[in-house]
Amino acid sequence: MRSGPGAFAVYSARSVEFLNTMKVRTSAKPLSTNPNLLKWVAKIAALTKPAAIHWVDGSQEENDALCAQMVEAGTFIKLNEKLWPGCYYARSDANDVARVEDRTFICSLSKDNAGPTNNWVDPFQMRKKLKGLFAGCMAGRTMYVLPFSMGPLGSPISQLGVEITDSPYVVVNMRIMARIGLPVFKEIDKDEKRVVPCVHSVGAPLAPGAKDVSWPCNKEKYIVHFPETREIWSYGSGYGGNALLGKKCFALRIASNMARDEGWMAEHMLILGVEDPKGEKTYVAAAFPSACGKTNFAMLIPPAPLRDKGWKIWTVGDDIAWIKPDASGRLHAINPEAGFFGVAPGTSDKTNPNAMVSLAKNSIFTNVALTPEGGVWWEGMTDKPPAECIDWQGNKWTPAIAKETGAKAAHPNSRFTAPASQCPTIDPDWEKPEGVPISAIIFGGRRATTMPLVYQAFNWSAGVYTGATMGSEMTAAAAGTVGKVRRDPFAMLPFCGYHMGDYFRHWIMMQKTLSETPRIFHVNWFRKDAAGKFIWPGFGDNMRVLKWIVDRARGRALGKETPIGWQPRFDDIDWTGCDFSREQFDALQVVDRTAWRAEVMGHEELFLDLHDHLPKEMIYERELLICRL
Ligand code: TSX
Ligand code: MN
Repeated sequence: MRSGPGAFAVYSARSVEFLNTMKVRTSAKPLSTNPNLLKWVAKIAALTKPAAIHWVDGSQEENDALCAQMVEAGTFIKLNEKLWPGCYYARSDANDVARVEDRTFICSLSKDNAGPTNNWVDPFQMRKKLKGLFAGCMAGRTMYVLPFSMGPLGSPISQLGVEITDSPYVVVNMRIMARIGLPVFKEIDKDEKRVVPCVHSVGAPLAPGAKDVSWPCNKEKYIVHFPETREIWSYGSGYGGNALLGKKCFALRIASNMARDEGWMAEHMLILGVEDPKGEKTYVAAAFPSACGKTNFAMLIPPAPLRDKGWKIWTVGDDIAWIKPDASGRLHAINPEAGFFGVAPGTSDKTNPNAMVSLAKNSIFTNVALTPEGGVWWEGMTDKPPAECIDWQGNKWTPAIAKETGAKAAHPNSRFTAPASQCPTIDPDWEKPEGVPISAIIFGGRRATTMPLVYQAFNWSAGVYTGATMGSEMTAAAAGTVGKVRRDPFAMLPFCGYHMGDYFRHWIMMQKTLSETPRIFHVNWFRKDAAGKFIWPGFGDNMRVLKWIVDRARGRALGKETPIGWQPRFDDIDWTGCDFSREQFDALQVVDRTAWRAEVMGHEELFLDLHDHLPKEMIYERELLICRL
């Protein structure tokens, strides 16, 4: 391992000695011989003062022991082994249920590098703040040293990290979401590879003899990234992206910085393979803002008639793609994750049977409802709710109570953590070290008006413009007005670890390193008619759109030129087994020039925020679009 800045750069010379003499019970001997790692662990232990240090080996026995310990502590409930084999249930603190974007910081040396879409604090000031927060914060708890690989171990596209955490819940979730344990320590000891150090604490030290709560956390939360030194520090939360640091913090915010510096791409994208009747596979990557059904799309099952013709979807990933040019200049992608951390509500045998099979065993459920049989339930899982269950806050829930009070059985952001290997459509090549070749990139959003079902951008820079200007309408009464378009460039707004304008430029620049660029498309499953009804059936029928997309990418489908790009005509789509009329299709595909006038004004507003870093291609693409309109 390199000992340069970043990889465990913060340690004192005395710290290995300290590790050997400190009065902590080490529940396992260090599982690494890497001197920099040992020094860093000792340094963090000296700061956070844990009662014990546990080096995570990643074994089944260790996992079983941690789960049993959490059952004992009340953090976990073991689900009915017959109904939900190997599954556990957790309820979080009501103040710790989602990512905290206003508490997420990019602490680059220069504020300008973080840009207007990130919270920035001076890194020296932040380090001082963190030192105070982390001082003694693990008292009374076990500190876990958790090595992980984002991406298949040994893949040239993969990256290594070590998360120090005081949460056993994090350890068992990370065991599903990433490759962890002994083989990763071996890699760290063997290679000169750089490792991203991640420090996580729930921020709830235990006084001697004090009784723990089932979900320790702290009201004060800090999710901090140091992009230059490639470090992550997370304090106060045990939930999801705040705590499973390999995911959004590493694989997107830190990795987007690595990717910019090294000429690759860290994207908030699903990856799927489309197998055609000849048995040829075409891989696409797709970015959608939240609440567009990304996981459903990643696991799509084609309608029976297309299935019978030989069309099939293979799943590579549902959330993050690391994409790199190979030696010949073609983009190849890996899924850096090993599991699905999916939103539970709305997931059912109807909307996503493959997800339901994936989560049927060896999974963790957080903030869903608990049924009397020792099973789980969430809104949208079945047509008929259970007669009675315990809701995500531990209260009795019945359909009658829900009708009266509006109480949800499951939190809207409740999650399943499920191994990707259990997905029935997992691609045979999903762990291929070199990744899968990407032929098309799809952007999408939830738009009631303006955006057609599908169009293909004219070329790479027009495609980058499409990604840069994508947006989604707000659904629930979250912050902002329902129905207003919120711009979410590349679905990366909360995840880009540097200036969004520079990120656009990086996309533009990538073309110059490629021998062949993926074709770029935009889709919208959510256009509504005048009566406010969805025009497009969506779900499995999206296969018809996907078929046109891969046929276009392979140069075997027609389209017609419109002001915004190439669009399929009615007859360019395979309608077998679907009675969708020419008129409905035209309504779905219409490019309304008046609506697009307003649309480009929205683009301009976004560009104003980013103007001093905006690549000129974005301005020219907007001008060309206006001219065509
Ligand atoms: O996931 C969705 N997809 C992608 C599936 C591969 N959803 C759910 C979004 C919430 C996360 C969709 N919802 C999709 C979609 O394509 N389309 C819609 C809108 C819609 C909802 C219900 C119907 C049709 C469209 N069904 C009926 O009207 C019967
Ligand atoms: Mn995501």
